[in-house]
Amino acid sequence: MPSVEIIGFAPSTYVRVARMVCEEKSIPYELKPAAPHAPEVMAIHPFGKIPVMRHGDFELCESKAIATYLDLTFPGPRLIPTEPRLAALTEQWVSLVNTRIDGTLIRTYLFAYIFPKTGDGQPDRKAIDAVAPALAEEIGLLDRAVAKGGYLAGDGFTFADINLMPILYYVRNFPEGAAAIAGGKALSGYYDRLAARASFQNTTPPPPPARQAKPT
Ligand SMILES: N[C@@H](CCC(=O)N[C@@H](CS)C(=O)NCC(=O)O)C(=O)O
Repeated sequence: MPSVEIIGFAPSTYVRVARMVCEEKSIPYELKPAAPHAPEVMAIHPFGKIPVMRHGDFELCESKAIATYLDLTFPGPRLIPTEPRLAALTEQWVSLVNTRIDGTLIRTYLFAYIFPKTGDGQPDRKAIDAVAPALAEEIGLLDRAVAKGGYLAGDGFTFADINLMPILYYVRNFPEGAAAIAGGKALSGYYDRLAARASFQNTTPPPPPARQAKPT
């Protein structure tokens, strides 16, 4: 079987999601670094988003579609359950995270720190303060969700958890996000438990720019 190529750069949460699927299922894969809108990305994703995937002559975009393809094509643990309720709950949490929570936690909160529109490169305090209530509310929602069974969908590890963990990884690097996650007992325990998985450890991205700039 030809090897799987995941195309996109390592800091992207969605690229990490696709890589974690490969890791969880022990799928041999190659990470081909590419920025959004690079020609090799545009050739596969109509809007130039990463990740995109190539497997032999099959090309695919969108992280959830890539995960579904890999889960159905390769042996190893099923990450998207087949039992109808668990399958639907997995889909539900992927949708909630991708259509709302990613926007709050990554595109608004994280980006106000690492890609601020302040001109002097300093964190965008106005944007951070404006998004702080939504951040706290959505972290609270996630905390209540994982308090039930220890995972987002039912009481076992699924693709819904893979889809969330790369987001939490970044959020906890900044003060308001770290405080919100630490304040949610269930969510902080969940993070620590899942962060120990090899799939997470093996896909750790380089530090975000704001931290690279700080002397350590
Ligand atoms: N719905 C897409 C979202 C992917 C996405 O937004 N990727 C970001 C990087 S984390 C990106 O390519 N951003 C560039 C852009 O939106 O133009 C998926 O699930 O794959």
